[in-house]
Amino acid sequence: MNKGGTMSKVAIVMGSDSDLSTMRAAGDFLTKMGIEYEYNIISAHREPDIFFKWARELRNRGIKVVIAGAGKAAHLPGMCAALTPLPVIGVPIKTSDLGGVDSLYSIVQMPGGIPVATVAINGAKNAGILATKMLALNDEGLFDKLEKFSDEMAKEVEAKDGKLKS
Ligand code: RP5
Repeated sequence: MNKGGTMSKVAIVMGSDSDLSTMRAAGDFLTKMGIEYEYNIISAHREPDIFFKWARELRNRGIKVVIAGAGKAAHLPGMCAALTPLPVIGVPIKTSDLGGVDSLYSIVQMPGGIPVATVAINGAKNAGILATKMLALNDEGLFDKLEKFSDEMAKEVEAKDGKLKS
């Protein structure tokens, strides 16, 4: 259940409140698409028991897709993928010491059998788009919305090109 009291289809989880400003781009896109979601701040390292319980319950709660963001030694997305059969999209968070390459490598280099669909460093918006595409497989209306979004994006680029020439 999310803040608005409706059932969430997407769980957006992150290891720290310091990730929230980056992860909001995922939620903002889901809002644009009319998809119910929730934010969760749960650390796989700092509160492993709570994290395990939360991840194990995802499917029974009706969640369909997980977006998991983490920085540094970013085990959260991979552990989500280990604990639930739901698809997990990983967002590597940019870090002050190693620029987020640490997060990227931690998330993308999953061993065979436990995939995490990893987007770019701080790529939370793309994670929201990817989650929408997954949900659209059972909801044609979402494909229509995604096509409208792509058309708008193309028009924006075209308008910028037009300005250069005028
Ligand atoms: C990870 O460690 C979090 O995902 C965050 O990106 C990073 C730093 O966390 P804080 O020290 O800011 O809480 O667990």
